[in-house]
Amino acid sequence: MKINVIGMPIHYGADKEGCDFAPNKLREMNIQKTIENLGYEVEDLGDIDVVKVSSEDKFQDHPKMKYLNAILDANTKLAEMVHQSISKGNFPLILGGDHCLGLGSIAGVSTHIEKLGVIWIDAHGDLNTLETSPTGNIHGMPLAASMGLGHESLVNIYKDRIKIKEDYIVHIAGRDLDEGEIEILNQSKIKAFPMEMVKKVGMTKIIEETLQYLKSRVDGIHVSFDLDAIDSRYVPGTGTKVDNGITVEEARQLLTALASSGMMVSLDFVELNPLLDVNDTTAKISVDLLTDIFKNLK
Ligand code: 6HN
Ligand code: MN
Ligand code: MN
Ligand code: MN
Repeated sequence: MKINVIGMPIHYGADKEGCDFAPNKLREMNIQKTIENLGYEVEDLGDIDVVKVSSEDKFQDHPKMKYLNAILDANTKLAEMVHQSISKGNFPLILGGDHCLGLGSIAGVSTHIEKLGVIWIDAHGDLNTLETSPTGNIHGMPLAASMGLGHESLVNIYKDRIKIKEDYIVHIAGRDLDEGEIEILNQSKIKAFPMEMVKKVGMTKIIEETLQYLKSRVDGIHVSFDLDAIDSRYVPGTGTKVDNGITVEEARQLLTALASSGMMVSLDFVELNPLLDVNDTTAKISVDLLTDIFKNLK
């Protein structure tokens, strides 16, 4: 299997500078060589071209959604690149960038795999819509949009259709959801394993139930990993830190188990912010987790 690295240097969804530097940070830390040393052929497809918009103009396209057109444009390009990659039988590894990139990656993968499962690993729901969002930051909206909720420009990005079925979605490590997101989640068919449940039953059980649940339903799984799923004390280099999260070891256990399931077809690795990082702690954790994922990928 060939791995395609795709950089998405975008921070507009977070409205906070820094995660746009993450793809190159990971390249500087030799992510390609490291994966090649595991025996893979790796082709770096480079970065998606993200148009420049000054921060005074963030509301120029929409009064409540920041940087809307730039986000739509970048994610449409990402979707096309991801679709091409997966259509060739390759494994797209999308390096963020903020989590708005889930719009494009899921649009791309779901165009090729109709019954696509999505595992969203995140402290946040990313289930906001235009109406529920307290911030107008689009990185809080991609999961809702992918299942058909929210502004039609987000829902219909790349292909004019809903990208994933609610009951093909598993959400893990949630602990900081906005009021409107809780309502959306409760009314949805998403299978959620919030942080309190992870703490109660342990990661081994969560992994088992996740795979058991998706195995009979989907033909492939896209994993969308937000670094803030990990407890704030271990990951200084991410923009919306939340305490009481999973440990680095639990993240490793989860991600390697998903990789070895034989069902994982693509991966987002998002919200690394090198400007907030301390001595590259979070960047090193990122390279380390990615290495272990590809060591186990089947
Ligand atoms: N993320 N729920 C908050 C919002 O602005 O909608 C935070 C979103 C964070 C999104 O971390 O990918
Ligand atoms: Mn997120
Ligand atoms: Mn295709
Ligand atoms: Mn998050």
